Amino acid sequence: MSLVSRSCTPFLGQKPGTSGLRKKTRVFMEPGYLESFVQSIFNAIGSAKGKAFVIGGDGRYFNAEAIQEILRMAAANGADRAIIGQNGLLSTPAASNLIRKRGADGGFILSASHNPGGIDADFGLKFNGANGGPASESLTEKFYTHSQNLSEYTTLDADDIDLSRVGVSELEGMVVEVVDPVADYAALMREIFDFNRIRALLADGFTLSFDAMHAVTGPYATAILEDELGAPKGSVLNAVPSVDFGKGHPDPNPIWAKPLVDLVMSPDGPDFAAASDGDGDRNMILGKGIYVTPSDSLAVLAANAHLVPGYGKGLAGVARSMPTSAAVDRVAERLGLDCYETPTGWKFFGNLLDAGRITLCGEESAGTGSDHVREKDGLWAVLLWLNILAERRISVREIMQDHWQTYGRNYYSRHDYEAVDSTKAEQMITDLANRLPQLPGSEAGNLVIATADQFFYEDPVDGSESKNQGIRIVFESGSRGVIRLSGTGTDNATIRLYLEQFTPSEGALHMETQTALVGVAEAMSLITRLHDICDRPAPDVVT
Ligand code: VG1
Ligand code: CO
Repeated sequence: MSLVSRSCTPFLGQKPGTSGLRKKTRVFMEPGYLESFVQSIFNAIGSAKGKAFVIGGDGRYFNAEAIQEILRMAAANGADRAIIGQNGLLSTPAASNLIRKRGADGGFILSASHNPGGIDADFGLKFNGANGGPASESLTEKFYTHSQNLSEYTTLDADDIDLSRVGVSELEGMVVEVVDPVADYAALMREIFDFNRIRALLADGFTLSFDAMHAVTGPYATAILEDELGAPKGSVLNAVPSVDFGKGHPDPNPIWAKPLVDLVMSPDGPDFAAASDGDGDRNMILGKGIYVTPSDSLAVLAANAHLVPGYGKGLAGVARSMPTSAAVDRVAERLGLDCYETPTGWKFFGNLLDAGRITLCGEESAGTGSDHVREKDGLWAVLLWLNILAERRISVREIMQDHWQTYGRNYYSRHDYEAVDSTKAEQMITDLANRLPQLPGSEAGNLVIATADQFFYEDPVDGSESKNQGIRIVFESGSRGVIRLSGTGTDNATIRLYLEQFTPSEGALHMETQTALVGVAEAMSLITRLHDICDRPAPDVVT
């Protein structure tokens, strides 16, 4: 076994996006590519010397090989200890928990989240810090700068480590600890929730289906929902992680998880259904005959969290990403809680959680979480819903109706335009940004524009600033349109258009979502000129 330094060329050319670095798998497999990013991370954090890292991923194609290389590099760079999920598996929230619980200096999470996996699909790598959360904007910037000046990386000439067995071994002076990926996470869930109450709910005949989408939550959901809480065998669907996620998109939304939605919409479907994504940090919630939008889910959880032991003392505050609907703001107002609006991406919640300013937070993209870890957490959200249902003993539909009656309803939808020509997409955004000052007061379709700006965020904890985090148009009717370019796509540009319309009126609480949003959709089309500039008549994905 020997230490080797290999030369490499500065490589990234592009900054890591909303959540780590995401590229086509074949790009990550190019000799020196993964290595250069990992070395840049070690250099940016000072060095790996004497440090402990958690390593694991969502099991997608190239997960196992990449982990072996990161292990060799960590050892070669002088790390003290590596803690790895058995077979290289760790969900994102479980990795966050392990980093915190074991006092590690950081972690490498291998995932492209909800993007498909396979040699011709996507791969990703993100680095989380000692608080268990995604690297901050400024640290991400450092990775990039270091990568631009990198000329060599250090690794070992060594055989692969056996990751299939739990236990401790050694690699060139570094302790390699292979751990059960589920055990510590399940223990944390037991601390937060009243498992007996959920067990009683299920014993009384309440039925559920959880779609793991052939991704990492399979083992977690099987252990917790079936083995521990007593949901009948088979309640967890697509429970075995596969390298290409059964050739699907592990994206828990009504499009990619359609079979589950069809099931829960059928008369003999389960009382409750949920799905998670590739790396287990997202959640989709459904009740018999009803889909709960992620923005509404966040609001309902905020309003009911006190019913659950882990949040029995109430919430310190809440936060949502800017494009997420203001449903949670209404709950915060009623409960007298601080409510923060952050840019898209979980890294912006980290400081607020660390400072104890918020307990619960979420994003419209099916991400919900709390201060129990520093990532969004799919299965945790499912357990929170189940614990609330176990306390209230009414259906999901009744919970939603009750919520809208109390707080009013924020109709909400996101329209995605995928694989759009990047030049056209950027031109559309620049052109719109230039016109923003002239927009207030003018009409678009049937609506009058009240304000138009680019979202700017100043972190209330450390004062750091983030500019140009999405364009917001607020109309005099109170409806809102937001448009931004995705930072996680790997195929040209993805445009995200977010539409919202609030109604307090009891008579208008049960409209079809897209119908309720027709006016704001039309206005945004006129204002952005998106369809003309990008040659796209209609969105590819509507959630
Ligand atoms: C998307 C979502 C964002 C989420 C991010 C990572 O980013 O919109 O809310 O935080 O994915 O989610 P973008 O830049 O493509 O809109 V995941 O499940 O990848 O960790
Ligand atoms: Co994810």
